[in-house]
Amino acid sequence: MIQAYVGLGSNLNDPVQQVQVALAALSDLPETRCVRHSSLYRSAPLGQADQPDYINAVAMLDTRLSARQLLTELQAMERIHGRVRGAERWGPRTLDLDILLYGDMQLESEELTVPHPRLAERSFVLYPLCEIAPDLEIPGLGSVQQLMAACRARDTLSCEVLA
Ligand code: A4P
Ligand code: MG
Repeated sequence: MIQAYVGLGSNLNDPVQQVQVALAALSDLPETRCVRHSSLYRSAPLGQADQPDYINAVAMLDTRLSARQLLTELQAMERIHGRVRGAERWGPRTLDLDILLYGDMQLESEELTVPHPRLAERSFVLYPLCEIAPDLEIPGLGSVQQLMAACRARDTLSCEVLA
């Protein structure tokens, strides 16, 4: 059994509901249990500025799936849950599911990189991750507390927890 962390993000088509539905669906993945998940966080978009704010959350999973199997399952979930009726066929994705960590695995390939390569720079990942796993060590990067302090010191993006 491996402990894996998944980051969820949405900024289209009722993002709060997108994230809530996806959090519930994580427990339905084969050989996987959602142990706990964070609150929902709202943040300004990183990157392209002319898009709506994002809703993000992080889930802690116990899974017997391999990292690649988990990625395949998450991509299938993105396709199912990330599209609502009436959405453009090739329109923007409404749900992004990233594997943040897979046990203490360190892997860099085109298909899958863990820990997630941009994890350490993103308050919208570190805040919810720290909420559910404050003592977590990120392989090759240090403690989640240290990463969060460094991120907070330089971050200009606001990231607030939803009530
Ligand atoms: N891939 C490699 N490693 C991983 C991993 N650890 N987890 C590959 C998931 N996928 C991984 O992903 C592209 C490819 O990455 C996949 O085929 C997979 O094999 P994608 O989700 O299809 O493409 P993407 O969304 O364009 O890339 P990515 O990296 O998920 O986007 P980002 O960097 O997450 O950017 N601002 C706020 N405030 N909050 C957000 O959540 N998100 C983005 C999306 C931009 N700005 C944001 C947020
Ligand atoms: Mg992604």
